[in-house]
Amino acid sequence: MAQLSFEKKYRVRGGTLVGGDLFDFWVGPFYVGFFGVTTFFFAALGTILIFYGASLGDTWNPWLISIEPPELEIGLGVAPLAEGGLWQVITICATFAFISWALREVEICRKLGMGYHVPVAFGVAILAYVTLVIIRPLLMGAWGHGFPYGIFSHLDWVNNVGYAYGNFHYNPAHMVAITFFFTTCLALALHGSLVLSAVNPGKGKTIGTPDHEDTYFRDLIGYSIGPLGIHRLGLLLALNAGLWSAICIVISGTIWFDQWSAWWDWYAELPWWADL
Ligand code: UQ2
Repeated sequence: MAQLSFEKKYRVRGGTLVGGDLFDFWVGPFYVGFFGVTTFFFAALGTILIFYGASLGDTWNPWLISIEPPELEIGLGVAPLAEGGLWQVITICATFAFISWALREVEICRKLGMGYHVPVAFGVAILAYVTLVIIRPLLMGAWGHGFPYGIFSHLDWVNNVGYAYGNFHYNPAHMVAITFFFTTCLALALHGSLVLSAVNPGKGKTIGTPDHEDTYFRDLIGYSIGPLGIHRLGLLLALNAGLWSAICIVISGTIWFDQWSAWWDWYAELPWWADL
């Protein structure tokens, strides 16, 4: 169905979680809904506060602007605005904006009678962010463990936290996360190239079908995961990349305090060669 007539047919009232018909309308191509209003509110407020925080700092160099979390001494308390309080309010705004966006996705799913895969997937990305700036700081007892909102400053944070545990690449959950990121790239490269090769056979030739795609991989490696299966695999890989990223940081400083390389001592301590 042509896009414009499809949208006319499906742009009907209903499916909202909150607010009934009150915000059940579109602005141009964008569905609004209650959560469109809250997304806009929190995103706008958070952005204004970032600019306000930048104005209190000593640079407008976009690379160097940074909104710092409170000092560790503040613990889990509320900081003065200029001393980490802005970071706290901006964190609340960001979290509420992301969750509002996910719930607006849910309302669109409900309107169209679709599954909730997109908001669930976005939820994993939200979880990774919330783990960094809320869950881990809570578990460690200070908002100062969150990362600063700045381009170079957050890179420095990653660097410093990484070396606080020796070399973060020895963190086994970090290894798993990286493996999922790489495998996600492999799967998307295979999928993108396979689909494009089937639908772009060259001028004047008829396009290939899913049967062409299946047969290509059966010829190559004796197995095709299938045109639906590749999307299930892709989603599984991508969600695990985010999930293991959250796991690798939340266990650092909460249940593991040592150098990550020392975690591997269990291997040298295996009983069958421990006292060789
Ligand atoms: C496939 C298929 C697709 C694909 C791809 C495959 C027709 C259009 C890429 C091949 C994928 C396989 C064999 C899985 C690879 C495993 C990992 C862990 C990367 O069979 O069906 O649909 O896009």
